[in-house]
Amino acid sequence: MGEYRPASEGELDATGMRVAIVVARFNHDITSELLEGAERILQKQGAAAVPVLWVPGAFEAPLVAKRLAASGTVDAVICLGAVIRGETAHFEYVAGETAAGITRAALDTGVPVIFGVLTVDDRQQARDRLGGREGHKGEEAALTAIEMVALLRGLP
Ligand code: INI
Repeated sequence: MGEYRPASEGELDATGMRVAIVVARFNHDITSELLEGAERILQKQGAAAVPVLWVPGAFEAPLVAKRLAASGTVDAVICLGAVIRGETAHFEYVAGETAAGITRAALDTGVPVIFGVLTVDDRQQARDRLGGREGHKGEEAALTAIEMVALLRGLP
């Protein structure tokens, strides 16, 4: 499996950064742990208070993310969700459209919108990504948000 490699600590100063989180209630047991990980990192790195917006499922995340990103009130938006192949016949639609919508929200607004949505075959694979052998995808989403805000600030 791929390995996430964070930027160096000096590049991850989030002091004053305004990062919002959009999180799906679907598979709440999993998404609440993604949220805890993301909030833990943002707080540790010094981000401003983090607004958390709950949506019914991952599919609804892009619309809310885009509205936030376009509002001028946030530096980045993190989308968190869990789409599990074994539990739905329309996995491809939900996962694919969620990813496409998140990409579009970022490209349309110029604000980083981070894909912290697990797309996995089963619950065990999700658990492996919540601090198990595949790292913690909520924490990684927060680190990615911080890195992207800093990176974009340095670009013309
Ligand atoms: N939403 C998820 O976040 N994860 C899932 O695994 C999932 N499944 O299995 O279907 C899911 N479906 C709901 C979807 O996100 C929308 O809320 C729904 O289709 C209404 O638009």
